[in-house]
Amino acid sequence: MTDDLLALKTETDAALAAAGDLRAWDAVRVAVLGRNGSLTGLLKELGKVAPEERRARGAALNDLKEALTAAIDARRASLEEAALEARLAGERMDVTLPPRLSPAGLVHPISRTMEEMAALFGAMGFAIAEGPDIEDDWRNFGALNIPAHHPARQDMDTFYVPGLDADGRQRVLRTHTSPVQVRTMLNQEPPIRVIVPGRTYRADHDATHSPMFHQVEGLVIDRGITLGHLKGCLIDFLRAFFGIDTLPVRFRSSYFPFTEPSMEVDIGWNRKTGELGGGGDWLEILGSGMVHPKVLANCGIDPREWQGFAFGMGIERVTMLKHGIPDLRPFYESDIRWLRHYGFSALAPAMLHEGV
Ligand code: 2U9
Repeated sequence: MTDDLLALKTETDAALAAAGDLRAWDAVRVAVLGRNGSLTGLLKELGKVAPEERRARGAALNDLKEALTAAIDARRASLEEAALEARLAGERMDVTLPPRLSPAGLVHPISRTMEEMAALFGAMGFAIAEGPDIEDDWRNFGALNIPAHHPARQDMDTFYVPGLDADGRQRVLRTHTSPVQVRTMLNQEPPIRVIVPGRTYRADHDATHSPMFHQVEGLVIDRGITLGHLKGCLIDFLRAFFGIDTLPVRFRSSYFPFTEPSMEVDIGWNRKTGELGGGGDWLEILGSGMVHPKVLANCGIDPREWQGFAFGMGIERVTMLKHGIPDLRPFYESDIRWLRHYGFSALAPAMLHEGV
């Protein structure tokens, strides 16, 4: 190789070594191999070389071009690898570090109970259904066989929302989650198995009642559903939810406009100590019944072909009982001391295999 070609090789190697990133590398590549590059210039001048020297010069230029191209490609590969290494080093995380518990929030007891209900009823094949908080009086009352003169419809019990909806029906804040079951029956064919957790509203405010509270209701519609299915389902649920295999459960006949027959459900406890299980006293915990044939018909389901059961309970109430929370009011006060005391870790979700 002649001196000028050797010099170009040395110069290019130095420039490549000095190129610290892909931008600088590309500038070197263009300066050597580009349209006006140094090597390109030498190749163009080959025609001017004396014929007897042209062959040797051409071979030398070709060798140089191969060597420079290889050096340029190699530098690109090493720069790309270095860039990848730097990115990986920046993104490195230590998966062996323990979780940071202190700044994490806690799950509110109401949310926790809802999660537990979803896990328990989910294992029994129930889906979760949801609906709007602002309903109309037909879905909230009429479809459920609650007549116009019923006390639940009075202003003192129900929040009426000014104005009518698109169908000309009076708007209300739902007083129970039952209108969601009405929607479910109108929208889907039986068999149906849903639980409906959610906010409900009643014009009621004292030490044991809040104008906004939470319910979970359930609905099962299928062929040949009997009171036996209702009892088995609720006994299993109550024993699992309170974590007492032998929890005594009693069904006591009652009345609701939307179920026939209707039953209140009591669990055994000790009135003096407040302990659940034994003690010989009874505590009312939820309402239930076989869905009234008129309600099925109102919701487009033929009561001669399909039967069902339904139940409902207050979430605050079962949460207070399960965890020994004495007062309803702090549930809604966002007092961080109360939340720290009664909240649940978000890192330990309600899971059936752990007994919720
Ligand atoms: C449809 C048909 C039947 C839901 C039911 C109860 C019994 C009940 C109360 C418990 C305490 C409300 O929070 S509470 O005050 N609920 O006693 N609820 S059966 O029955 C339905 C619902 C929807 C279509």
